[in-house]
Amino acid sequence: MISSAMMANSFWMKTVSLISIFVLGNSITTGHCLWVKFKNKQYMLVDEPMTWMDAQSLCNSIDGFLATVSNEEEMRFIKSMTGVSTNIVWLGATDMFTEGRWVWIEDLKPMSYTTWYPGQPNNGKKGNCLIGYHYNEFYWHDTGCYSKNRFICQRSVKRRKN
Ligand SMILES: [Ca+2]
Repeated sequence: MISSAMMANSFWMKTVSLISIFVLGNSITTGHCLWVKFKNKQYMLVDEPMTWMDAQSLCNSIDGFLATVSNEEEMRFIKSMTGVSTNIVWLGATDMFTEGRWVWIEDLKPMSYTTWYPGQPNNGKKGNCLIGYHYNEFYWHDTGCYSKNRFICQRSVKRRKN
């Protein structure tokens, strides 16, 4: 049974989490140099560990989404944005809708290019969100969506002037 104190606690946790997303989203939106252009896309490393869902909400609030990796070139570029303190980053793929069917959150299409570490994904229903490891050739692993990691947002350049 869930007590009212627990419900209130969860309500405040959620509220605080949404406020921090809003504040961080605002400070990111006002920073002009944070988006890095590559081809016809822009990427941003957010140096603030969050759950996968909160990370996706934040990317969404600034007109983007957690990054899609469509080919080796994009993988190498995103890897180059990461490093010592950002060894592990969330990427925008999940199999939370259908176990074992990994899709990019950008368009819910299945992955064509993949760079899974040998034996990955291996966490079944406990691992529904995608991480890349800088110090491991940016190989991919599945992990629990509620762990907190830094992440890469992506947005399209096409309709932007800045
Ligand atoms: Ca899974």
